[in-house]
Amino acid sequence: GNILSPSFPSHYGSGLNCIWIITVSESSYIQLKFNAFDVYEMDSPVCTRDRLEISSINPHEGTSTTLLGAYCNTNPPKGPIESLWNMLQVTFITDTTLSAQGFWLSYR
Ligand SMILES: [Ca+2]
Repeated sequence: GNILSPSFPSHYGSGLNCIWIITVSESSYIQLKFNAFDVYEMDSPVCTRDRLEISSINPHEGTSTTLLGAYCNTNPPKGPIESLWNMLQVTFITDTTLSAQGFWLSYR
């Protein structure tokens, strides 16, 4: 499947708090990769303005999540991301200032 930021390939909006949850069959894992990535963060290496978070959800422990990474600017994860269990959460948070094109990721 694919997940695109709102309005992609146009710029995303301000004040977003989007959550996508990917679930595959039990005992399967999810692999996720980025086809496009531009999330506005000026020069800060820490993603405090706009950021994309990827967390693995442990379905055996309620809502227990493990943050796999937080990404911004034009620096997506280097290689594909793999889930620890069969559920993955993608969270996209934006502030009220400038935006960019956003992201397009694929998972399987
Ligand atoms: Ca912003």
